[in-house]
Amino acid sequence: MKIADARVIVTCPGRNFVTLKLVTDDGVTGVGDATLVGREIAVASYLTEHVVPLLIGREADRIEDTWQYLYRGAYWRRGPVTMSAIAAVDTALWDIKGKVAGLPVYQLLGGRSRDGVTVYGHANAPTVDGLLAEMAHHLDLGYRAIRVQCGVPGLADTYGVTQDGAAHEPTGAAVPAETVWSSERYLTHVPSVFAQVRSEFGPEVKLLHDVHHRLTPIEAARLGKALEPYALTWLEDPVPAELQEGFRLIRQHTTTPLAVGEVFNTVWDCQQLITEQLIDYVRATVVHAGGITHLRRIFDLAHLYHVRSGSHGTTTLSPVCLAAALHLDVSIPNFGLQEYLPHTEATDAVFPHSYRFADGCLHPSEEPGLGVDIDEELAARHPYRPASLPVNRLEDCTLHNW
Ligand code: GCO
Ligand code: MG
Repeated sequence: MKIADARVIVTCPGRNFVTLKLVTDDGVTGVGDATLVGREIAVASYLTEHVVPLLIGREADRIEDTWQYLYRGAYWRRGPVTMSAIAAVDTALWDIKGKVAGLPVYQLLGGRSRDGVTVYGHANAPTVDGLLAEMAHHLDLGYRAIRVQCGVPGLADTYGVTQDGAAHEPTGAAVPAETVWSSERYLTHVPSVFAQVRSEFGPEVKLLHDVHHRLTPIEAARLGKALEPYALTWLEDPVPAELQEGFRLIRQHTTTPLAVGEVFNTVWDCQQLITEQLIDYVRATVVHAGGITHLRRIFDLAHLYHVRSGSHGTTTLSPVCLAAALHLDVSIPNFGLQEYLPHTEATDAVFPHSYRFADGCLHPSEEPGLGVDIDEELAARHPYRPASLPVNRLEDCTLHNW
């Protein structure tokens, strides 16, 4: 069974997605997500120019060998563009292997370790009153884990907060929008938000918060300490993670659990964080971390060090990525949580899938393979539109992290 065709499909049913579709010489198809938000065309052309010509004629059942061929063969290792391209090939090959075997991919990964995949949704609002209403709404929908983001007095807007409570995933203009940030204002406000949320909703609901890389280690330590009475499930990306040893300082000061890694591409980005037990959850996901093959390697290392999975799962990733993530989530021993924001109807129409949400959990497809596809005709009706993520400045105009 050889790979006979490989198509790179870029579509924008509201936001941009890049998908690789492989077809074998006996007509079996497989799909992989290659979406790198804000840099979509870089991955699309990496695939089209450098990868597709190498795939035609290769054995479709050699997943590991193909992974190593693309990783070592490029000479230039790692990085989000390379790893997203490799991920797309890897995911599509797992899809094909499942279809050929007549089994959902989670069965090929060892079968179920749990009944369903517990997910967390996003509650957000500019004011605390609005946030409490959003919390109640998410609990009504069945979520048992909720990420809490609230506006900060004195800041016009902030990461994770929309005016109408909609999930915050900016599609962005071609030229990045600019926002203004103050860590001082933020640090003063956030603990009082969690105090009100806990007193309103009690101890049972799992609460999470995303700092989105904006603090220094000592500021993050202070925030973690201040949030301890509210028993967060995790505090996410308190600082940028290039300096892995910087997490030692945060760890020395707080027992608030830490989740890091939606921007990680390989195990080397989190090796120290994991082996020194500096984090509690690793947020890497299928599309940006080299596909099912490499992400499973990251989770296996994490398992040895009591670190659990908490895969990134916003609508910036396509339903193909989410479908693949669910097969891993349901099978690994050290699953923690899966992020989940429902895609729009237009996106769901382009990517028909059979995973489903019930009682705060997502359930992977029982169909052979991943249980997700791309409607290429419909995809062609939504052409690519350039869009960037925002940038962020301090009040004195210094460029900061968004
Ligand atoms: C999250 C993330 C997202 C990213 C976005 C850009 O935890 O959900 O931080 O909001 O910013 O997906 O890729
Ligand atoms: Mg995040």
